[in-house]
Amino acid sequence: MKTIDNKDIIEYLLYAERDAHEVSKITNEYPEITIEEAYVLQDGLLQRRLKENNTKTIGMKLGLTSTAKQEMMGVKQPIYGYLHKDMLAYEWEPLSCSELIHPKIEPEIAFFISEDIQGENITEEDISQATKYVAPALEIIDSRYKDFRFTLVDVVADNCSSAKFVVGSNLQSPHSIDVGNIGMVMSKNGKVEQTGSSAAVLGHPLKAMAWAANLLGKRDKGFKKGDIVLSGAISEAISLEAGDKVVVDFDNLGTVSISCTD
Ligand code: OOG
Ligand code: MG
Repeated sequence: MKTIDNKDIIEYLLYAERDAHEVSKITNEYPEITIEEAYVLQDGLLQRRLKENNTKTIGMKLGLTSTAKQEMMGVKQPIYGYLHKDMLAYEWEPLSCSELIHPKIEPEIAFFISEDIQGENITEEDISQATKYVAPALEIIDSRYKDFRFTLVDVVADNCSSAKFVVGSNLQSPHSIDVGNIGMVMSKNGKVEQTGSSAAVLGHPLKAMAWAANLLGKRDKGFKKGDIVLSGAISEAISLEAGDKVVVDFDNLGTVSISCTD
């Protein structure tokens, strides 16, 4: 059995992202890594990435919170990772696809957290009370692994495939709309690619948020005031290539879009 070298794995994943090149999944070499160890690797990678990119943490993302995504990726468990400031992309500024490996895009709901949330008995109501706004969002994921294929351990260590995210400008109070059933239509280059409802996210995005808060609580972590949290893709992700424009239209939340150049 090969001794697990965290530093080596962290550098391996960090440079795969920086140089936009895909790598073999880490469980090929280290099949015995546990899920807890994968979160330790994720932490180490994030600390290293903050320094390397001179950036800061601005929120979190939940992943694999819908059956569509779990089935698509063959991983049947939700996960969480972190969002850094340099991952924020803007609707008005086309993304450079050549800086990414094999990007895919997914429709998300963003939560703007207005109070620290930490504990082990966090309810959906607690999350709702601590959310100032919800907003339409897109996440551009870009697994560093070859062919976008991985196990639960691999994807957690790779900060859950995080690459970029976009938040639309139509902010709504979670008390003014039914967050549990927001319809959405995702189109690419004018053609409808995916449709769905926020109910696909563990039945209700607030349920996914409470699940993550309670898991974070067990690890003495939580959501922080000012965080932006993505609650997980509502539908399958679709590929994103140079020249593409993707628009997601949400009921009561308006649209969010991104274009991709070379
Ligand atoms: C893992 C990340 C999944 C989501 O919203 O479900 C994710 C992946 O599919 O690469 O971000
Ligand atoms: Mg996502």
